[in-house]
This record gives sequence, C-alpha cells and structure tokens, in this order.
Amino acid sequence: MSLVNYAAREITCKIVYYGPGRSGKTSNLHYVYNQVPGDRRGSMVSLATQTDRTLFFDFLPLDLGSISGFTTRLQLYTVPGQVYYATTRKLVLQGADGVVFVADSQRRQIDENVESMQDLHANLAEQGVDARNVPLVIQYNKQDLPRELTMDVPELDDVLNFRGVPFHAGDALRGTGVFETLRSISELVLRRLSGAAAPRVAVGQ
Ligand SMILES: Nc1nc2c(ncn2[C@@H]2O[C@H](COP(=O)(O)OP(=O)(O)O)[C@@H](O)[C@H]2O)c(=O)[nH]1
Ligand SMILES: [Mg+2]
Repeated sequence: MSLVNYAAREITCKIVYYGPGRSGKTSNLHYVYNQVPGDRRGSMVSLATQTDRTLFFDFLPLDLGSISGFTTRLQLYTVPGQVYYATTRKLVLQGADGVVFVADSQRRQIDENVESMQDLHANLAEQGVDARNVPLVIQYNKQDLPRELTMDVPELDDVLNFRGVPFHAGDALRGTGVFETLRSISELVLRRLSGAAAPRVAVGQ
C-alpha cells in the first residue's frame, strides 16, 4: 500500500523480498545498504538471531530522490523463509506494492522454491490481492555456485516463472543482479502508481 502525499509531493512504496529460507534475501539488502551512499538510506534494521537467519524481518528505507517531481522513497523488507514463520511472513507481506522473489538456484532447493512461490500466492490471495497482477520480479540467486550444484536460469524460469515476469540471475554476496532486480521492481511499482510509461529509476550506481 503505497503512501502518496500529493500536498508534500512524496511517495513511499513497500517492496518485500520473499522466498525460501536462506535463498539470499537478507544478503540482497545488505549489499544495497553497503553500496548506497549514507545520505540516501536510513539504518538497516535486522531483527535476527545470533546466526544469519532472519527471525522476524529486515527493513531498509531508501531515498530515490525526485522522480517526476515526487520525492520517492522505498521501504525494503525481507520475510523469514522458514516454514514455521508463516504468521510473520503474512504480516510483512501485508500492503506490499511489489514483491521480489529470491529463488535459491541450488538444485536441491527446487521444492522449497516451488513451495515458497505457492505460499506467496496463497498469502496474496488471502489478503485480497490479485496475485496475477501484483508487481513481481524473480531473482535466481546463488548462480555463482558450481554448475553441478545449481540449475541454470532458463531451467529455473521454466519451473517458477509461470507469470512470465522480469527475472535476473543473482549473486547477492558479490552483488551481481542485486541492483538490476531492485531497479526492475521499482520500475514496475512506480509504473503501476503513475499509470504511465516506466519512469527511469536510478538507484545505487
Ligand atoms: N554462494 C552464495 N551464497 C549466498 C548468496 N546469497 C546468499 N548466500 C549465503 O546464503 C546464506 C543465507 O543468506 P541470507 O541472505 O541470510 O538468506 P535469507 O534467509 O534469504 O535472508 C548465507 O550464508 C549467505 O552468505 C549467493 O548469491 N551466493
Ligand atoms: Mg533473512
């Protein structure tokens, strides 16, 4: 649910990174946080345990500057992917303007990816959102891992991308595909808001 303040000419959009546990959602936000100049971002809030697993969610506010005369802000969230955090996932997803689905390219994770994609669509439907229309971008993460462990992008896309949405290969640790993904989802969300041609979004680099 984007907040548009016409008087102050401000827009705030909520983008949720969704996907199975340990697919690289938090790593995406860390990479963005580390690359974006300090005056363009707020603090990253991670409610996590001592390990690297997200317990509740991560939150990163970003300032895109002025787009079409509106001060534009993004709020990036990640959900915890593990099956038992279903309630938190639903809460975090609520009011999302756009979703980035971070898939884990490891072959042994394919069932988790499929299950998480189904879970996403079930939760959107439950929240009364038309799941076929919500802005969605897929990132096939961990493409840096050895070929014998991973599925390649066309193979993954065949299984997961039934809507034919934009997708990117990713390596969230080194940053491959991270800003491409963020730009894609931002453009889809802002296009939807403005009801017009895609605005050019410059974020990060
Ligand atoms: N090789 C590789 N490891 C990754 C990549 N992205 C994340 N990881 C690792 O996968 C694990 C889970 O990452 P995290 O971002 O916490 O996943 P989340 O549960 O989706 O938030 C961590 O050990 C990361 O260092 C990637 O693109 N390539
Ligand atoms: Mg996480």
